[in-house]
Amino acid sequence: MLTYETSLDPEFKERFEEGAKLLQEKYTSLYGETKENYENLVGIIEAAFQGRKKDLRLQDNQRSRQPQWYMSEKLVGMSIYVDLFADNLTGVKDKIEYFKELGITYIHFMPVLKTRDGKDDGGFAVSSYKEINPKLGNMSEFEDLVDALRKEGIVTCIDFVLNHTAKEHEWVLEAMNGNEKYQQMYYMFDTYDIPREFEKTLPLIFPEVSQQNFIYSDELKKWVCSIFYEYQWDLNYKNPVLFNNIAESMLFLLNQGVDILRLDAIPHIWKEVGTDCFNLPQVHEILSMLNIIVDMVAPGSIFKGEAIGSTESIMGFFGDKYNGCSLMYNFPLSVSLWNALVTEDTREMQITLDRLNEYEKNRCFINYIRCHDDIAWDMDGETLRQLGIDSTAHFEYVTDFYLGKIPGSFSKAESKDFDSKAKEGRKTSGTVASLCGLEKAVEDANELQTDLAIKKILLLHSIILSYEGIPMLYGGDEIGMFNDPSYKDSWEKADDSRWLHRVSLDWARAEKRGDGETIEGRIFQSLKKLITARKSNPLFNSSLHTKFLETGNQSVFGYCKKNQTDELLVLCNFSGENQKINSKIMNSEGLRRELCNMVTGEIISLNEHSLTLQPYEFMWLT
Ligand code: OTU
Repeated sequence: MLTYETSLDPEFKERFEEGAKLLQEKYTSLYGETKENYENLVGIIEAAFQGRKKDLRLQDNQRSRQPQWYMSEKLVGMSIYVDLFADNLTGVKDKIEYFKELGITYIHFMPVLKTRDGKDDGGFAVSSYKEINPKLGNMSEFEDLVDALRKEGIVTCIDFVLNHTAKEHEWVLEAMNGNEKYQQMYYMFDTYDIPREFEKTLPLIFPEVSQQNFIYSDELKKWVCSIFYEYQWDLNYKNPVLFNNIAESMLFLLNQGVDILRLDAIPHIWKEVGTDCFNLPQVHEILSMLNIIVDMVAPGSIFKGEAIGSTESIMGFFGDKYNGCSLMYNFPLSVSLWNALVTEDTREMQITLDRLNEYEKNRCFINYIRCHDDIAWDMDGETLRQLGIDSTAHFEYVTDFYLGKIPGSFSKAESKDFDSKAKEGRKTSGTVASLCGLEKAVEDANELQTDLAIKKILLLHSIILSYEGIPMLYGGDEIGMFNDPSYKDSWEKADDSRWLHRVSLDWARAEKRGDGETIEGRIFQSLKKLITARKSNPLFNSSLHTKFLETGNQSVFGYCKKNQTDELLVLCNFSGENQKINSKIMNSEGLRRELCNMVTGEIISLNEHSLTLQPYEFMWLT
């Protein structure tokens, strides 16, 4: 029973009791009557509840009164790898001013927990949920950093890799010692019979390195499920003991002060023979229980889900109080942006995004241009088919374009191997600057191309900074960092081209960010201006939905947002030529006749017959 001094805080008591009731129902319906396990779980929750720090509880209470705190226009994110950004956690603490200078208020630290030695999938092969990777520091330094960021108004997100652990995790080690209780926390089989059935319908995720989803462990003399790399072993959520352990790990991390947990590979956590083991209904049951538990202990914290799949699967993850994720990666936007940049045609983007709009849900996207992963192309051929385009040929062209194989291509990139049995098809790796042509232009000392590349970089950022949701920059892109092929010299990384764009921040280049004459300064200062504009105008609040505008010009992407007092019209020219749009089109949207370009301060009159946008120009009109 509850022992927390509820007299101090009746709100907590109420929330706790409501949650506990619901949790028990769900737990029993998934796991059956299993009193001992349920009581253990309650014990875990109570202990975490007692252990939550006072300042975090205070914040929990504030946020409970304002549950959509994360929709604020003031939230602007950046993802970084701690070591690549500033060597270690204390290094990052010394760089807080850098985030503040740009206006970043949300930091997603790529995996910070302890991982296996050697290959660790960029930190996604976790060997302990309770220890920080010793190369980065320790838990008290992490807590200290999170506190310091909170004091500066910056929220923290970390990865919670809950589909699998490294095969060096202590749970596996126990399993290796013959402890059946631990063996049941993974998918382990004595014979190949069940794995064979699974393999019939389970797609491959990394076909270039692994052609199977089950591997044979000589130590265990068992077949083990491992859908990502062979050293990442899938956790078995059919076992309530595993669920309890995961809940405990989650609460431990939240009690370090983390605001947002990124649920890595969430659609994959439940497996059933005869299915593709992707986004099964039980995934949502597990997620719902995790939500309830968070609401009981740390109601100021939220989940960010990562589902690289169909529109339907992504949107299905948004939920209400006790369900789903508050934030979801807007993976279709990222792919469409890169597609539009090559084709100079924004129709695919509009149709794809419009499909997201059809879901009348409480939604908040994480909008990004690129992330630490590759750009995975042909996930949604549906829109292309609608446009009468053959998606296979199309993505072949687009990937070749980014590889620099097509005459006139501006980009430098690498691809990942392609396998037709794979769930994800063609993939492209590269930084924003290199994909946009800056690397090539600088190499060629071509000033005109340099200018155009910078414009492209800003154009893409202008969209993630104004489209509905939270923008997420990738650390280093704000100064135009180039691809770094040196990963090929490291045996741990050489077989994974994603390292091409997970680059070390070059602080010598960052030093130039204040000088508007330099490339770094041009990008950084322009982004800073856009971020400032976003944060000072409630039209950018994530609760306002985006409405698309038929601009009558394929190359010009347009959308607007309105609140009671004001309106925002965004126009983006994806072509390398001047583009005109007819003002009448905008008049038909009932927009004001005179609008101000927030970026340049210029007044734009819609009374003129047409409006011209320069190559890759964008306008934020209010
Ligand atoms: C995630 O990505 C991470 O973002 C990757 O960096 C990891 O390698 C991986 O999980 C394993 O931890 O396959 O190409 O539907 O497809 O979670 C990206 C979601 C991935 C998965 C996605 C996965």
